[in-house]
Amino acid sequence: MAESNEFVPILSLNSIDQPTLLKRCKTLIEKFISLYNSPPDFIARAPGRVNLIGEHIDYAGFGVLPMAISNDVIIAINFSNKKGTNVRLSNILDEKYMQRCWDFEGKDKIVEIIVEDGVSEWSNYFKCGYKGILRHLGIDNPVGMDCLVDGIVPIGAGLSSSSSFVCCAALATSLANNAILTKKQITEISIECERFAGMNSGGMDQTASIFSQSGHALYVEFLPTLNATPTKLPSTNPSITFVVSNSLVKADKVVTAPIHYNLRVVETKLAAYHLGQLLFGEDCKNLKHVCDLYSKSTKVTIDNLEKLSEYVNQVYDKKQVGYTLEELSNMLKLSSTEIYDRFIAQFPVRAERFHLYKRSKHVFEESCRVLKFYEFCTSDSNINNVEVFKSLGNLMNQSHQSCKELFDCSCDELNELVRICLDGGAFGSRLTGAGWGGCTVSLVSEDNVENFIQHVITNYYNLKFPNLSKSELNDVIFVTKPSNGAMILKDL
Ligand code: NG1
Ligand code: MG
Repeated sequence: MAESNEFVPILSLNSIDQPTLLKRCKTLIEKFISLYNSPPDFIARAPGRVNLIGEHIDYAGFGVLPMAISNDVIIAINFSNKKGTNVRLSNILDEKYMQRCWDFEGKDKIVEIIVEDGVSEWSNYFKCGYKGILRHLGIDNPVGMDCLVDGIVPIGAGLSSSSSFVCCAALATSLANNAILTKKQITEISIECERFAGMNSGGMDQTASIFSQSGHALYVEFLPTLNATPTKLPSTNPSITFVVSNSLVKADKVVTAPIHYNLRVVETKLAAYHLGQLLFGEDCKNLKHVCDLYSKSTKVTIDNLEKLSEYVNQVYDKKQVGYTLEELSNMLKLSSTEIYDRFIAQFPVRAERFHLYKRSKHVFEESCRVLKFYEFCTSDSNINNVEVFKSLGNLMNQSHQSCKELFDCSCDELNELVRICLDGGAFGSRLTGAGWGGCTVSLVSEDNVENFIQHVITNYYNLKFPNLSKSELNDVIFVTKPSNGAMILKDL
């Protein structure tokens, strides 16, 4: 279990033993100096993540199992040479991401939500972290900052490019303003403030970015309070390897949030409220998460989750095509306005019908799979290698199936890629992250990795994207090792 008073490590740049990161930092420093005519004071770094299992259940309050990847966001910052509160934010890809500048506009403006329906602006994620920290610390005279960003987490790929940027900005802003916050504080602030950008997101990505430890997956629980437990994967011979492959369908989740992500959050909350009413009567008014169904009665266990999943079958008609607001109003004994105000109004959402059966079924079954996966990692059962591969692989396959059939968050290309990955010898393969595009993660035996990657290149990339160069292919399909979480680099 992670200590709640742990801090993000502050390391000397030359002490890090990741040659690629070191090289990128040195280039970043050079570019910083030529852009701003003075050296940065420090570099903040936060990685992306791949989620092994537990999709779309973090915002329902259930545990998930991601791990940090080595792709990250690094931001070089200078504040010591600055006068006033002006922020200049540049990106090393300056043609694509143009420089943005702003002045601190006063304390009351900090809470302003950045969300603009249908627009995605690269600096918003930085502003989320920046504003989140200033708001949390009640700062009314922040330091000015010059910032230069280098991000190598693929965008819109389900590898958490957004959260790594938000976490990195939060970390940088807090340090520049002389506030050393714990990992838990930075994480909780980042979770809350990423929502300024328009998605009613859960907390998996930020927790993975801040808390991950090299060589470990991270078991993240949200209730009763945020808790991150570094978790070793079962040791097998040949060892378990995870391969990420990008479908190259880009999902702009902020833009589609009203009909995808935010809608799913609403649907799962509506189902929780409904099931809560049926199980506990009127006193479920304060139920905030699906997971709160448990705090009312019993613990989250595999057994109890299976019972709830059964109960969902009794309550809802499987063929139901979703409920209209009017139908929900009858079911929940709330007026349409009450439903709107309580569940829908907070974030942009557009829907004619709300699916309660499919979403709640997914949430209970997926949560159950996470517990089973975690049990495999933590118990020292003597089952043989092949059994471990098969069991974990099956859970991942079921997870994908459920994302596809019940949660409707897959797409044709992802389904095809998963099929090709399984044909190539993966024991399990599934979409990772929010879905609707982005990456798959596959469980592969180490001795089959090369063949596996070649199989996917031949059957997916060569057919669909024949012009990809060798180095581009290395960026779209790669082995990922559990990497370390966020850090601050000093003594540049
Ligand atoms: P990505 O893949 O980064 O869009 C999103 C949410 C997570 C989680 C997953 C689905 C954000 C910042 N992250 O991840 O909290 O709900 O989807 O499991 O929105
Ligand atoms: Mg994201």
